[in-house]
Amino acid sequence: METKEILKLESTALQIRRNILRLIKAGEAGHIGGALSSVEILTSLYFNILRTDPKNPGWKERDRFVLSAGHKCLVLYATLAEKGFFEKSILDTYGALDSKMPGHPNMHKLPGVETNTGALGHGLSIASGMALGFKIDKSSAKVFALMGDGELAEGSNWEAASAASMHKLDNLVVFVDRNRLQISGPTVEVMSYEPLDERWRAFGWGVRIIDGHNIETIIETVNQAPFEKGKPSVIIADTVKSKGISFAEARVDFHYWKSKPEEIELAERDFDNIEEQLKIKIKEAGI
Ligand SMILES: Cc1ncc(C[n+]2csc(CCOP(=O)(O)OP(=O)(O)O)c2C)c(N)n1
Ligand SMILES: [Mg+2]
Repeated sequence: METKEILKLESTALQIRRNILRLIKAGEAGHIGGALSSVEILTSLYFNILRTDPKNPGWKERDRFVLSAGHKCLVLYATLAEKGFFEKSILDTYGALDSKMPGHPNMHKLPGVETNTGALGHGLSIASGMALGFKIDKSSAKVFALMGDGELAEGSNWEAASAASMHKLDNLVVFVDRNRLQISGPTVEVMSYEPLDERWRAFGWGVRIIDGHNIETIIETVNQAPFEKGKPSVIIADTVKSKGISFAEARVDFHYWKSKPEEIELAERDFDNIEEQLKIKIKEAGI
C-alpha cells in the first residue's frame, strides 16, 4: 500500500477515537476498552474493504459487518458516523433515553447497523447464516464479523464455527480482537481458549495471527482471504485494550469506564499527541 493511503487511514482511525470520546462525554460512561482495541479493524473494514454505500444502507449487494461483541458499540457508532451513515450530532445523544445509539446496537434505530447484538455468542451464528444465504443466492457479497476474545467462552460460537466450515463458507471473514482481557480479568484466567489458532484450525477454518493495530497488515491479510480453499477465515488480531488512552491501556478496570471530566481531558491530550506524531510522519513522507 502507498504510504499516503496508510497515513490517511491512520488519521481516520484517530478521528474515530475522537468520536468515541465524544460519545463517552455525552453518556459519561461506556465500554471503552474493547471499543478502542478494535478501532484499526473497523477503520480498515469501513474505509478500505467493505462494499457499502452510506447513502443507501439497504443496498442489497453490500457486504455485511456483524459486531458480534455488541458491547463494543462505541466503535461501530463512531465509525458509521465518520463514514457518513448519519449526522455526527447523533453522537451527542449517547446515554439519553430516546437515543438512536443505545448501550448495545439496534438495527431498527440506526442506519448501518446490520443486526442487534449484545448478548455475547450469537454474532457468529448470524454472520454464518448471512454467508450461507449469499452462497444460496449466488451473491458475491461477503460477510465480516468481529468477536471479543472473552466472548469465545460462549459455547454457541463453537457450534457456529463447525457449521460455517461444514457449509464451506469461504465468503466469511471473522476477526477475534485478542486484547487478552474480558470483563473481570485476563481471558486465560477466566476461561481459556488458547491456543486459539490451533482451536480454530481444528474446527476447519483458515487462520492468521496479526498485529491488530497495523492497518496495512489488516488490509493485506483480509485481501488474502479465503486463507484456505473452501474454508471460512479467522484473523486473530493481537491488540491492546483501551489503545490510545495511556492511563487506561491494558487495564481490566477500563472494560467499562465511568468517566470523570479530568480523565476526558487527559484522554484528549493523548489524542492530541497521536495527532502531532501523525503530522510528523506526514511531513517526513513529504505529503
Ligand atoms: C451472554 C452474555 N454474558 C455476559 C455478558 C456480559 N459481558 C459484557 S462484555 C463481557 C466481556 C467480553 O469480553 P471480550 O469478548 O474479551 O470483549 P472486549 O475485551 O473486547 O471488551 C461480558 C462477560 C454479555 N454481554 N452477554
Ligand atoms: Mg477481550
